[in-house]
Formats: sequence, C-alpha cells, structure tokens
Amino acid sequence: MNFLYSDGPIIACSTGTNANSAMAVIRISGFKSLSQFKDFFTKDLTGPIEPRKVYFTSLVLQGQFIDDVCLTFFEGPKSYNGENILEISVHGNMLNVERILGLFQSYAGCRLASAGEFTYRALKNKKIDLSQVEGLDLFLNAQSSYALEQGLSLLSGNLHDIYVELYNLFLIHKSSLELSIDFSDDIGEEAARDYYLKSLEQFSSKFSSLVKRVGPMGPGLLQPEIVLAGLPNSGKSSFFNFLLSEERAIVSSTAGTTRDYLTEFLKIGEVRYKLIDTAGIRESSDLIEAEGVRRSKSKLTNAFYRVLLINPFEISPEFDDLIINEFDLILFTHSDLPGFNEVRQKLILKHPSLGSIGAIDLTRISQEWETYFFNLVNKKYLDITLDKPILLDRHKGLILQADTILMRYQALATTEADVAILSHELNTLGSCISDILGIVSPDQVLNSIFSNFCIGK
Ligand SMILES: Nc1nc2c(ncn2[C@@H]2O[C@H](COP(=O)(O)OP(=O)(O)OP(=O)(O)O)[C@@H](O)[C@H]2O)c(=O)[nH]1
Ligand SMILES: [Mg+2]
Repeated sequence: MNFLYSDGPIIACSTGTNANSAMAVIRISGFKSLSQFKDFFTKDLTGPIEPRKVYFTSLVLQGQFIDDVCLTFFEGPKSYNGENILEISVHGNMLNVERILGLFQSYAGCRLASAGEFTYRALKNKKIDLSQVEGLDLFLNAQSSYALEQGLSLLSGNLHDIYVELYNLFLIHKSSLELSIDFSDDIGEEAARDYYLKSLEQFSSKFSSLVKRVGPMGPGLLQPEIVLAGLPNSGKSSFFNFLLSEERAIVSSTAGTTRDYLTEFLKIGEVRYKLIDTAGIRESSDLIEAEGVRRSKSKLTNAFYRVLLINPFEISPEFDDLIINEFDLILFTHSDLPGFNEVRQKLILKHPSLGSIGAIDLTRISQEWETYFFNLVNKKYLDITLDKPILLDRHKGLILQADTILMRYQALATTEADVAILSHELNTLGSCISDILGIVSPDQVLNSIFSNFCIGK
C-alpha cells in the first residue's frame, strides 16, 4: 500500500468502472478549495456553495461540453473522511467515466486513488477506527444477510459498541489497579481492593459473552462454499448442473471428466454460496489430474457444506480415504440402474456409517428434492449464525488471545500476586483489547485490511 503517508487530492469512480450504467459517482477528496475546479463547471464555484446540496450543472473542458452532471460538496471536517469531498454524478458509460477521471488527473492535479484510500483517510483523520473500517469492508463484500448485518453492527452498531464498552471497562479496571497502588492509604486498603475486584468482574463478564461468539477460524461463514466430492463418475457434475439449472459442467461416462474444480454462485435463502464441482478423487500418474485431485481435497477441507456423492457401482480403493472426511450429506446416485440395492447394501456392510443414508436417483431428481437440499444447507447456516458468531478472523484471534491472558491474570488477581506482575499481565491484555479497535495498528495489519477494499471506497 503506497498511499499510507501521501496526501493531496485523489479521485476515483466509487460506483465501479467495470460495466456501463445509467449513472456513475466520481469522488474527489482532499482538495483545499472548491474554486480550484471553477473552470470545469458552468456553475460558479467561486461563489457560495452550500454543502450537501445537489447542483445540476455542465462539465466542460476549455469551453467544450463534456457531460451534464450533478455536484455535491461535503465540506471537511464534516465529511465521510474529514476532508473536503466533491461528488460528481455523471452518465455511467465506462468511456465517459474514464475520460472524466483522466481530465481531472491531467488538468486539476488529482491523482487516481488506490483501493480503500478514501476510507484510509477517514481512519487517519479519526473519523472511524480500524474495526469500523473492517465493518465497512465486511458490509461491502458480504455474501449473506448475516454478514451484511454484522458489517453494519461493526461499522456503527451493537458490535462496535461492545468493543468500545469493553475497552472502557478495561481502562476502568486498569485505573483501579493504579488506585490500589497509589491511593490505597487515602481510600483504605479494603475499599481499594473491592473496587479492583468489582471492576475486574465487570470487565470479565462482558468479555466472556464475547468469547462465546468466537467460532472456528477460516472463511467458512464469510464466503461459504458447498463442495461436491466423490470418486470419478459418481455424478458430481450432474448434480452440480442440476442445482444450477444449466449444463455448466461437462458430464460424461468417462471417469476423470472434471479435472479442475468449477465454481458458480448459488443463492440459497439469504446466502450466496460458492457451489464447487470437484475432480473425482483417484490416484493418477497424470500430473494435471493429480493437481486437480489435490485441489479437490483442499476445497473439501475448507468447505462450509460437504456433499459426498456415491455411485455404488464404481467404488475404487481411494473410497476408504475419502469417507474419513466429515460430510454434511451423502447421496447415492445411479439408483435407477438394475442391481442398485444389492451393490449399495454390499457397500454399507463394508462401511456401516453409510447405512443411515437414503438413495437418490439423479436421473429422476425433482423440484421437491432441490427444496429439500436447499433447506438442509439453509438450516446449517441459520443454526450456526443463531449465536451471532464473530466473522472476522483478526478479531477472533485477538479475543482468544485476550481470553488466555485474562484467565492467567484472574488467577494472579485472586491470589493477590505482586503488583508488578499484575501490571505486566494487564498491559498485555490491554494491547489485545485495543488492537481490536485498532487504536495502535502496525502497518502490516493496515495493509492486509485495506488490500480487500475496492477503488473508490
Ligand atoms: N443412470 C444414471 N446415470 C447417472 C446418474 N448420475 C450420473 N449419471 C451418469 O454418470 C456419468 C458420470 O456422471 P458425472 O456427473 O460426469 O460424474 P462426475 O462425478 O462428475 O465424474 P468425474 O468428473 O469424472 O469425476 C454420466 O454419464 C452421467 O450421465 C444417475 O443417477 N443414474
Ligand atoms: Mg465431473
């Protein structure tokens, strides 16, 4: 990230530049005065311009008409990022947007903004803290209504309030330790100790409700993936196509047809899942196929929902290793073929864990079956999100780290350990808590967060 320490006016199209649209919003941030753009608009920008009011005007270059636009001025520091911001709504043809961006770069001293640079300036100007930046990122990239909700909650809602309250309770407790060192003669040793223990209890009870919201690490809930796995010819691609209602993947009776995994979005309920068709698992001397199999296995490890498809007529030795994985659903295919029940029964005798699972016939799969499958996936997502798990790994990591330190600290506090040791532990705890809000954040943390942002935000 090269913008961390550079200022000056920046420009970007905040509505994206990948597709033509009716309108596009171009933003300029960090300029000293509106009058520096006076030659670009027929509206007189040297006169009074009311902030937050929309002005319809023409955009011109050296007297030549470019576009009809709407201007809105947000005056710093009362703006999104604390700087002067000008928003120009233009016609959203990509070529038009590009030429307007170019015009302000060539003739008005603006520089094209890097991804997330508008928001970085908001952080720098203390308009928002780091956890709110992450909330915004979560909101803008959400793949489910739950992630949307948590993004907002982190940006300006309940979760952010909890973090702030926790930090404040920590400061109160820290001051109680200082009080017991410096002023216990004034207020009495017992009163100081009471205050110390009470403030610790308040902090730890608030914190423990947060710890309960930490689930497993990884992108499972942020970008949930449904992975279809199985041996070659088990019917994965057939099922993939069925769920997408299109012939997206090649289906054939040649084992090993799918060589690399295929991904498509599939909306179920209020979640946009990545549906993944994988290469059939088998030993192969073919380097490309072997790589495809390796990728399939890795997709399976990180999946939110794992489906195993079994064609009981084609079982190879790799099957034993495959079923060691945990699956959310196991589907038997080829149930329309004669002898299905016998081969299925034989397989179940060998692997009793498969016994309780029903058979489906992919050649006769029906709408009801699709609804049944969607309900299963949906239920898992709803069950997991019921307890409002925290989605961001950085936060989960810090909360777990703080939890370990807090347990150690509480043990020391109750045994009335030496104040120097208590102070040391408390400072370590404090840095975890303040890191969640990003009160002091190293550059690499900032870099990793801002690398997710899109240009124009
Ligand atoms: N009769 C019958 N044929 C099926 C069924 N499901 C799939 N098939 C057929 O089985 C063959 C293999 O199906 P695919 O969907 O390509 O299997 P796959 O698991 O993707 O196979 P790979 O890509 O090689 O790993 C195709 O000829 C399908 O038409 C089923 O339930 N019944
Ligand atoms: Mg396939």
